[in-house]
Amino acid sequence: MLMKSKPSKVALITGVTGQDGAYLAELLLNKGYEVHGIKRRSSLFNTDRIDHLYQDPHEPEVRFKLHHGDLTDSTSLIRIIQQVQPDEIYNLAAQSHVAVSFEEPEYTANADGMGALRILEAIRILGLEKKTRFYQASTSELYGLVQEIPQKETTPFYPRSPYAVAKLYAYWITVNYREAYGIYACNGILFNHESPLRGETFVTRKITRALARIKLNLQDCLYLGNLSAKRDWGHARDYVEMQWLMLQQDKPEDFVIATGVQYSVREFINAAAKELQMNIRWEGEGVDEKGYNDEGKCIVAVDPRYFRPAEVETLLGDASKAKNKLGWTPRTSFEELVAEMVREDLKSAQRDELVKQHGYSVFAHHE
Ligand code: NDP
Ligand code: GDR
Repeated sequence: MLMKSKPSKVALITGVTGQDGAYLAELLLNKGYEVHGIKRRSSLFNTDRIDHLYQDPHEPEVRFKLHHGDLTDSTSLIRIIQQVQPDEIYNLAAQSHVAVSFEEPEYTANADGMGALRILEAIRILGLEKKTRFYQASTSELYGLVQEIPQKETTPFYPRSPYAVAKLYAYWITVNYREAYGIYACNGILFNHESPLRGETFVTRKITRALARIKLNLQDCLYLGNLSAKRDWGHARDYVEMQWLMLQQDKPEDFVIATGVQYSVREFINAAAKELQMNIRWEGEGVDEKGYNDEGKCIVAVDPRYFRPAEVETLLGDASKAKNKLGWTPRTSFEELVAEMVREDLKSAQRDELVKQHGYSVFAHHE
């Protein structure tokens, strides 16, 4: 239920059309905020994840408003921030795909690194240093080639991709503007978090979507890269609550958010298959590793195309600081996360199956 009284606060979310943006916008609206989001111009609609939050701008008391802007365009950012006068800015926008950052390193640096600087400068230019609080979406990818297990706020960084190097700049410019100008600015160093809203080319969603389609004979095989990589996977819905809490403290600080448990990509596949009552028998090693179903059909195979020029093999977070100071405990277990993702992807595969049965083509994107 959206409140109709005077908004308690005004928030601006960059990346509102993304996974976290959608969950955070909903959370803040439910808290009575007026929420503004920045979306990019796109040739196709890109608001699927937030369409349920849409409010007709012709209605009185609209609490959710979208603005066209881009992290690579200072003028749009300054104009929007001037107009909105936000109490809180959540900088979630990014070219967030690690593998793609090797293909588009300059753009990734511009959006993910310089983008944070542009917002912080806009806060200064507009004289909002005392009013506007700033959240930077930092990442466990900063730890890259890990220097300590598990990783916490004091663990040294060793980024392993253009994405992570860009995020390193954003991390430090956030710390620097906090120290130099007294801006309430903090970094959430969030470990991987997933959901049914996760982009289809990240490994978890790629797995749940493909296995659901394989189950319904809409797809033959799932091709993946490094099956041995280990990640600390949580649920995005839980993590956005911590983004909000970080901006509600007496003083700005940086926090690791993680579950403290890690699984390999292979283990994620097994968990998703179990949810679908599918068995996977593994054979081979490295690039020759394959997963077979009960009928002996190969349904998972390694394609070196998905290997990264430099890989992050293992990540495991220690969120003790967030636990002590923010009261953080993950609400969703790994099994619940996998089950929810599988359930939603099975529903959309069933819709595609119906479409196919009625003689229409179903196109699957494989990436
Ligand atoms: P998504 O990829 O789902 O969403 C990214 C958002 O940024 C989308 O709304 C996208 O728009 C927008 N965007 C991309 N480039 C630009 C640009 N140049 N200008 C304006 N908007 C842009 O990411 P998540 O929601 O998963 O992650 C949110 C943030 O948290 C990102 O910064 C990510 O790097 C970081 N992060 C994510 C983690 C995770 O596990 N999910 C973990 C740690 C950090 P469009 O919809 O048009 O593509
Ligand atoms: P990550 O997430 O790189 O951790 O970044 P992703 O799901 O892309 O990869 C996780 C691990 O799985 C391995 N992998 C594959 N990955 C993809 N995408 N596709 C494959 O086919 C595949 N096969 C194996 C990867 O090599 C990797 O080791 C995510 C993003 O959300 C970042 O924005 C965020 O900062 C970090 O999580 C924390």
